[in-house]
Amino acid sequence: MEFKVGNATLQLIKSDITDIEADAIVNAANSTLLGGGGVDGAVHTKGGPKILQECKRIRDNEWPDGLPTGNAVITSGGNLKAKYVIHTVGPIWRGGVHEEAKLLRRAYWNSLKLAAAKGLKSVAFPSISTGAYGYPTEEASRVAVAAVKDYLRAEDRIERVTFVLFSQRDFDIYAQTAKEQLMPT
Ligand code: AR6
Repeated sequence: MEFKVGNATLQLIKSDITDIEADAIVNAANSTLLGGGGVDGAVHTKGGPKILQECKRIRDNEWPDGLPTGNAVITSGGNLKAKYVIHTVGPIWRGGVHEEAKLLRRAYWNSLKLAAAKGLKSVAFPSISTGAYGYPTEEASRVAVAAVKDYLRAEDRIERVTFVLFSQRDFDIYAQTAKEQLMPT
């Protein structure tokens, strides 16, 4: 499923993000940057040890206390098809009254900003925060689609953004949200 946003394309697919060929895929990391389960586990397992080495270097040099929620950093793609991995930290859901939406938006925004600064044209996102971090998928999809839409309207260096949804249920939720936010009424 595809939508035009400014000059860019916003695409939704049901797939495994570690199989995606894009300039960058985004990892739903945690602030340690040292791996975990879900997307993070798959990225490091399939991407190989080079990504973890680069993450450790970033920790040592730039973020000794960990990457704050909403920030993003970039490493190579290791053995993945994607050239780069952008690691961002989404918020842990705590009922929705602890700035979760603002922090989730920031995670998408900063990932796209970093990709654009690197001259990358295509970026693929998983559904950040909706696994281990417990963010309800419907609410998260509204924040995610709005953040990407606003970013692509604000600047035109990124040509393609793909949401890679892991389950049919997640795909259907994101598709409904994208229709609501992006189709002319
Ligand atoms: N490709 C695409 N989507 C996936 C994949 C995959 N290979 N694997 C899982 N998902 P999560 P979070 C979906 O838990 O909620 C880690 O331990 C999954 O079904 O990966 O941001 C980190 O180290 C869900 O819809 O990320 C952190 O500690 C979505 O991706 C913590 O989890 C996000 O699930 C981050 O939690």
